[in-house]
Amino acid sequence: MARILKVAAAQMGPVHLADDRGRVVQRLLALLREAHATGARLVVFPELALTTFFPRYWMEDQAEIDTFFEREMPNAATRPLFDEARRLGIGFYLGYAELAAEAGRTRRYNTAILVAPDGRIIGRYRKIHLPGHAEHLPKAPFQHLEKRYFDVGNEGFKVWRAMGGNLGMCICNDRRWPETFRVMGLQDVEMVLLGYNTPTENIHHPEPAHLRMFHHLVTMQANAYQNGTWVVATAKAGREDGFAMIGGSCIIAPTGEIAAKAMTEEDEVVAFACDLDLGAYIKRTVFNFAKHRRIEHYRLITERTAAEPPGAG
Ligand code: CDV
Repeated sequence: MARILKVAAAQMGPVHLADDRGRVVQRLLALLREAHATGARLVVFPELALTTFFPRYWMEDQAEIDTFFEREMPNAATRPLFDEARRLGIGFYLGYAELAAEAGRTRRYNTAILVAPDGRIIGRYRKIHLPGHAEHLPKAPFQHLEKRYFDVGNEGFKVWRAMGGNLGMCICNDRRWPETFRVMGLQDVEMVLLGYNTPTENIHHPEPAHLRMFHHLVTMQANAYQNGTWVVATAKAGREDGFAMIGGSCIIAPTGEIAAKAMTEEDEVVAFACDLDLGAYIKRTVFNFAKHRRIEHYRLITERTAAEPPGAG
């Protein structure tokens, strides 16, 4: 029998600094219900879904920074989302800023959780590839301070057996790195869930705007195919207090084809009934890892971080 998992990417339009958690959760609830009405059993919400994309702002007061973080999950603000998902029997991925106490120290992660249809948190991913910078760039049009506000995730790229398939998670910038997908591919991932906030403007280098969407799609389409996996990618999009972010939430098939894609930069649900067995022929043939991978030639990938040119002569 075909293993069909109908999944929805629940794109959000802008969340402004003035929008409180209660208001955001009301929008998440509306998206959740809309996704459920399409027959979806799993919904993917964006990265840092509960707040504006605060790494664009330079802040020095730790108490102010911590207002963007959640100390527990669920909490009073997000409990209605968990309750409604359980009532509807629908699972979800949710990105948020996590404040954690670990070995007597406070840690801050850019986190996503996987919540089962019965309301249990069954998976957690803490973002590993943190883009941007840690120092203030006063001349830049806005900041990208993930390296200042977050610790590097310490739980690796995992895959969970859930909802009848092998589900993996990553967050935003992770999607640009083949290592993210290959580590999950080596755990036989069948669907990668990810949320993102991608500013339309590249503050580090002037780029034509269309390249932002092109690079977003080309990396995920290639990685989907090279690992024979579905990818469900959900944006927080539009202009947050005037700062533009791309839309383009989409569901990508293991063939690398785009199965469904958002049309707007607003709150929008796109859904697709994914055959979790579609990637099997790719894993059996061209990307049969057991047969074709040559790990004896891949050592540099884990031994060297930065590129070094070959020695002269
Ligand atoms: N939130 C992100 O990780 N955004 C990055 C931007 C900085 C390029 C991204 O890869 O989309």
